[in-house]
Amino acid sequence: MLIKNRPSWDIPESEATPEAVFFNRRAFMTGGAGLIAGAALPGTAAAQGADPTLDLYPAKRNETYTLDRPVTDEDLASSYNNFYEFGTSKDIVAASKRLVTRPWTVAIDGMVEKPFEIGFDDLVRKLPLEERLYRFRCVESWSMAVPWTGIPLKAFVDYAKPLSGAKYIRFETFLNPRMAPGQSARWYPWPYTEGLTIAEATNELPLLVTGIYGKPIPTQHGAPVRLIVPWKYGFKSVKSITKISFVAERPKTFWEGLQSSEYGFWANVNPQVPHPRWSQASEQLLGSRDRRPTLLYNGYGEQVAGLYKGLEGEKLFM
Ligand SMILES: Nc1nc2c(c(=O)[nH]1)N[C@H]1C(S)=C(S)[C@@H](COP(=O)(O)O)O[C@H]1N2
Ligand SMILES: [Mo]
Repeated sequence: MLIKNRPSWDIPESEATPEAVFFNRRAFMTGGAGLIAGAALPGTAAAQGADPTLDLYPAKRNETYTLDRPVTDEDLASSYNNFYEFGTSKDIVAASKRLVTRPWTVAIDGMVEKPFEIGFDDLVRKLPLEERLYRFRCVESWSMAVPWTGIPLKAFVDYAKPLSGAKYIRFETFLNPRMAPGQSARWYPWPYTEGLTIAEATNELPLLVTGIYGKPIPTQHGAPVRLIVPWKYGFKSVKSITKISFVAERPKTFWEGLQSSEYGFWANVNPQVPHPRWSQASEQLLGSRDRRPTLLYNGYGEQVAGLYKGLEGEKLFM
């Protein structure tokens, strides 16, 4: 692979590769290269026409959530992405344009009063949208700070009407290897899934994100709808969601399925609990020389520390 002008904050693959088994990644790079280089198909993002939700942006900002650092440059946040469905490098913008985001249906199932499906364009107009500035911390130890637009997840949970037996929510990304070449790599447990407890999901912070920087969210960030859970490592924030299930048992997540000794269910940010292969004490702000001390719960302890009372025996920080 050609590496052009690697910025100083970009960690060399051999050191980082934290989110995959290095051996498998090598195999993917070799085996998948042809697919990624394949010509754009009809029906790619460019051919999809104007976004039908443009009028909703920019949404009103909720000023409750403030930052202790500058907002990350938009060009940088939108060109340094993690989206394994489109490749294991951070450079997946072009490949992600194959993601066809309309029509887009989200299925709500499991322990709810009545399972249903809803088109994304209906969903986004049914529930309140707001903009929030959040810190975002990847487990690889880079971080950014961006304005997300989204539906508070709590409002969505109320709308879905879960039954009292539902204890967790499971989120699932689309599954379509023809559209997303990375999904042809069979050693990954596709589709990408993530989960939260109902108590976490109904906390004030999580958003079902539909926009970023005052615009509809582009493909590389997980169009048309992804999760953001700002006190947890970035891998919890699942992209391009097509199914949301209310369940009684803790769901097994994509990264747990891949490497459970390194990526757990809870994944709360904690500078004092190292990843098995590197320290989490500090983080590199994207696009800056600045390395900052990492904050417990990514600085959101006031809102979320109470969620973990009585769970001290659990592996809350991996
Ligand atoms: N479906 C899906 N969701 C995903 C990922 C992925 O590979 N596939 N990567 C995760 C990881 S590890 C991170 S750090 C964030 C990156 O989000 P961004 O590219 O919008 O910054 O998305 C998360 N959500
Ligand atoms: Mo990540």
